[in-house]
Amino acid sequence: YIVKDGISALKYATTIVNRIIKNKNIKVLVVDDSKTFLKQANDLLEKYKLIPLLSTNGEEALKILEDNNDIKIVLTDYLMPKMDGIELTRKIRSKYSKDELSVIVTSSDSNSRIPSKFLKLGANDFLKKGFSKEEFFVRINSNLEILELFDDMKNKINKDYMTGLYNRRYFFEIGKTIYEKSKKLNKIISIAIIDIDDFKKINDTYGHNIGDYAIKYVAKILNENILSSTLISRIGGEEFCILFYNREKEEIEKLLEDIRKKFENNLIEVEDLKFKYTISIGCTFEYGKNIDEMMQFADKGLYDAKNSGRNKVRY
Ligand code: GH3
Ligand code: MG
Ligand code: MG
Ligand code: MG
Repeated sequence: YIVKDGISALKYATTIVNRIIKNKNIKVLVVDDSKTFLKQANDLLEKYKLIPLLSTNGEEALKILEDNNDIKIVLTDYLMPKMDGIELTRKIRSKYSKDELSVIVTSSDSNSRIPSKFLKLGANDFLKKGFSKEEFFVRINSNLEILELFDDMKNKINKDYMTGLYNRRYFFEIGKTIYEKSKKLNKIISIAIIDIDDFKKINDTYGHNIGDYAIKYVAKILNENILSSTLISRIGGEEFCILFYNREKEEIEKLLEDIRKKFENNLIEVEDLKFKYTISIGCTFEYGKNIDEMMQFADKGLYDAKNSGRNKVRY
């Protein structure tokens, strides 16, 4: 790379190093009927520590996309036999949005209408073949940066700042999607609501910071004990909700009981303070009901748990 001064060189190197450190497993799918081009792209991507996946046609490319849910960029040729870049871009956009997967089109065709045609179809970028190594890298880099910005933004919108768990809005939004999927695929879903017992006392006795710590500690225990693919959310102050998908009743019962016991038995140590608190859980297995209905059933369970002395799991 030719840079004109030390500062540019440093900036450039920092960008590359940051990318390498931050994103170890970024996959880029290259689709081109020219083996020579595939080889060139492969070598360039490897140089930047990105993971190249290669395909010579659109149909195969779609299959690869289905099998790998962590591809960030598709770099596709325009003219290819069987399925050309236009059709591929169209098919990709019917399934993946612009903010989750970047499509960069490459072509040596000098028809000036081609780039706009692709951009209208939902391609993110266009790269005229014969590009320099630097242009290649800069384009890949800027597309990755935009995807990262989207990710950051989505995290800010969907997650609870204090615990890092999904927030209430996201829980109900995604909950609906999961419910629809469960109906379509004939899978069961269950909901559990978790509420800290006598939380006001914790705040009153030890102060708001320790109260916050107690909330964060619940998030930690839930994250540690529940599969990462399960939707866990902080739906209110000291109230959490779990949406189980396709999990057996017995398995969930055991899990919730284990989690309840963890609080009953754990002495929490923070700074010079040692304290203990318990949680109550309401859960429902009313299969076939929608999310709002299930929430009501789980809430009844929670109400029972509170009324029968707290530190209980009720259904
Ligand atoms: P119960 O066993 O019936 O659930 O009793 P509780 O004291 O936990 O009752 P309640 O659910 O009404 O108490 C919730 C309290 O949580 C009230 C509110 O001041 C406090 N709270 C809500 N959000 C936060 C927060 O982010 N941090 C802290 N420290 N307190 C919070
Ligand atoms: Mg071609
Ligand atoms: Mg409470
Ligand atoms: Mg509460």
